[in-house]
Amino acid sequence: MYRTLLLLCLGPLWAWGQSDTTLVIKAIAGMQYDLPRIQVKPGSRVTLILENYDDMAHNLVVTRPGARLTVVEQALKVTAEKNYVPESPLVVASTKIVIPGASEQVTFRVEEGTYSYVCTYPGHGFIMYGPLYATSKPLPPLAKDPNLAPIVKEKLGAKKEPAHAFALEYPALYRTWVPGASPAAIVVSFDGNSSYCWDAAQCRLRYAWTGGFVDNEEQWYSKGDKYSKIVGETYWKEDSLNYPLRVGSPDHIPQVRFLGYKLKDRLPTFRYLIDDIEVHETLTALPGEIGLVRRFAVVRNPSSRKIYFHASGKGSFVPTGADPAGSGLFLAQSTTFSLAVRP
Ligand SMILES: [Cu+2]
Repeated sequence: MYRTLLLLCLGPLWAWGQSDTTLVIKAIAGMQYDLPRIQVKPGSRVTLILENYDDMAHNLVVTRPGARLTVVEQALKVTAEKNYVPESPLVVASTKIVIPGASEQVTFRVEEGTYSYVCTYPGHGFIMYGPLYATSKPLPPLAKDPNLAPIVKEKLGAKKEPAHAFALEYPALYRTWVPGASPAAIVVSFDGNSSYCWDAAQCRLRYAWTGGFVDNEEQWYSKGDKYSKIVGETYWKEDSLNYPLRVGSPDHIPQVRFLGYKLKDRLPTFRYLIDDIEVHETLTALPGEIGLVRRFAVVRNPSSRKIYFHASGKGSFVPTGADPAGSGLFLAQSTTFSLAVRP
């Protein structure tokens, strides 16, 4: 089937006949391309043929040097009809969305520089990418190339493993100092790739990221004045001015008190009070995509007060067990409700 597709694709290519370089790049399982990086001559005309061997749809967008993240962020606002490709001078070339089993090609010209190829399907762009070097100079050894996607670095076994006090088994949890949270931050990684920061002082989720966990090295060797580094890219951040849970009325922000957490299958459930109501919150990874689910269980609500969730902050929410109550608010319909958080 691929052979047929490929021949069909090559038809117009021969007629064109001007590409200096033609490369087949495959989208494969695990949100990745099979080529970790590409090198072409500066000033050359390049044809990339994207073949989708995965069971999800993908595209391939070539971005100007240094522009990958900007394009990925812009793409989050673009519809599927436009193939999740922003109209931007930062985009050099792009395929349509390629469904599983199909292929699509693009031809473009590059000048000297380090471009990127990236899938801008929502959420994929933070991990599914690679550098396209238009240079005649030798490239850094693959194992030391800083521009590779994290997933590729891991696969190569070349990832500079951040120092950990013990061999990490996932899910993993640390209490440490990280940027953008109080000193009572708790960081958790589901799998070493998808991670989040929950702040025990304020009883709230602060942010979530993908592409790694934390690097504690600097923090350990400092005098307590350095943060652990977030490894990867933040895809979701909470609006720090708006505490999300509301009690009794949509704008009553409750007093919070952290009661501790318990681990089940290595994953924490955070227990805390919002006014006099005891809430347990458990976060799990969204399977097969970037994002997480926040599950709330109201275990004690002595005066049976209404509980609202204010879904503010960067990202999108899909609630379960809660009904929209206007301007970003959801009203809990029972003692359990959940919200899926996506980029
Ligand atoms: Cu993709």
